[in-house]
Amino acid sequence: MIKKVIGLLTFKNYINGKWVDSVSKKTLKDINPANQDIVCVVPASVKEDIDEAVKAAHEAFPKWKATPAPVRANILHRAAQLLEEKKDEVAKLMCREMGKVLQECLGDVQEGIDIGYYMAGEGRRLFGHTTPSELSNKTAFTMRVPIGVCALITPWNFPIAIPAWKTTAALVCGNTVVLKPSSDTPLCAAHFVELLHKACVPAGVVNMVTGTGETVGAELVQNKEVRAVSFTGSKTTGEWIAKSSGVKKIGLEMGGKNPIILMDDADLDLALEGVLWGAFGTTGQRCTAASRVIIHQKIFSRFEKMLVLAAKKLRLGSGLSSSTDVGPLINKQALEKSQHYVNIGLKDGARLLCGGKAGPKSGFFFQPTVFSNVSPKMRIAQEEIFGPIISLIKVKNLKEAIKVANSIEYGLSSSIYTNNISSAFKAINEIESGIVYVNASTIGAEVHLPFGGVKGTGNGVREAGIEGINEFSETKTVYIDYSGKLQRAQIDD
Ligand code: UN1
Repeated sequence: MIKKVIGLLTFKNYINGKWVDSVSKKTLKDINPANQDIVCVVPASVKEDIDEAVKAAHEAFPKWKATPAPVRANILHRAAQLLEEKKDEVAKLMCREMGKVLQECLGDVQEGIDIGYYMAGEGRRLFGHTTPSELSNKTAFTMRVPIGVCALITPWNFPIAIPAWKTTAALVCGNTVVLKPSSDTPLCAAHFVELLHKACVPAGVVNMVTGTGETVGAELVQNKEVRAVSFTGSKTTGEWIAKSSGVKKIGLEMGGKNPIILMDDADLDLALEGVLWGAFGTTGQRCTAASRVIIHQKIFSRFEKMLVLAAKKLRLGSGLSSSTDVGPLINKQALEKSQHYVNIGLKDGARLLCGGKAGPKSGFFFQPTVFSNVSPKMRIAQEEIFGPIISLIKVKNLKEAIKVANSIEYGLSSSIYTNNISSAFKAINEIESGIVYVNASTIGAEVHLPFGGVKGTGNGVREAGIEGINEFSETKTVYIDYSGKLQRAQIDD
């Protein structure tokens, strides 16, 4: 339960249906990135807490697995309703906890509500498939079965939506979970878990342990009773999980360097809005953020001017203020990272058109930054910055644009602005990314469609939509032979 103690919000770990102290008795501070106030204090958990949570999840698994999926789904439906009722309250808290502007926080909570209802609907589907057998009087079908205890390790940039994507899909499939939210946004996760508790999720089915990735995350990933790990976060951590998790089913979503291609026949006013939204929405802190604009040479200088003029007008400030366009970065390290990449860009010969500096000192603000004269191999065009920094790259034609778009290690989202149907389809076919937008920005995935990327972005797993079910279930293949005699596949007729 979330409580106020001497003016500070605080809560405990949630294990086996109860809010309990960490064995460590130590705490971590959760800081408001806009003014550096302490938002809440949370347990700095250790191995023993993880062991307890995994044990609870392991023990709750058989009963939850045996609960009919539509009954499991009813609980998710109820939780989504409760989240809907608390939408404003949770969004305001999110705004304090992670800084993005209120409208986006409301969108984040809405995404959590949407996936709750969507996955509740899946409780009445969870489709397998039926297919004829090659033998007479024999039938074959597949069914979805849960995996077991799932570790869900979630980031801070979508503090409700991403825990909700993972939790609802895992639960409807019949798994039990241990959620380890980012240490930057544990309060939103605690709210989400509290709503699941209120929706009567049975004890042990959902557990939440807060703490650092190095201790809590690492313990979870290596725990023998954990059968699946679903992780969204940095490439370094994802690669470590891939190496350290042993034989577990793992889902990794590790970022992007998402391009917007701008063709000479595009509607430039529309594209401008898309670039601003993709690059500076959520202060550039989305895996799907647009960080490269690949522009046809004929419109390059015109668009460059339009973008700089508009970017300079964006107002930095607290996400709670209605006059703010761009909130702060999540923490000091993020601020230093953006500054570091600006220095790298300048050193590598890119031209800084605007921004490039930290904003008001009260919080972790960074000015919306536009670099021009960027060549595709520069580090600012290759590496994920996760800040409000966009690189403009000039190209001669679509072929070169697609080549540049693909010349990175990531492949999450991408976009093309064009009014030429053939250019649009060429881009759809040839861009190496899990998501492609036409005449829309790189951000804004909807919950009933699969989300994920190719190449260095992930390991082929998709979240949300029908494919979110695949991440959290196994396929069981069933043969029923009612011939009453031995029938040998591949041998008998
Ligand atoms: C992320 O940045 O990890 O498509 C998730 C979008 C959001 C989800 C982003 N619906 O930008």
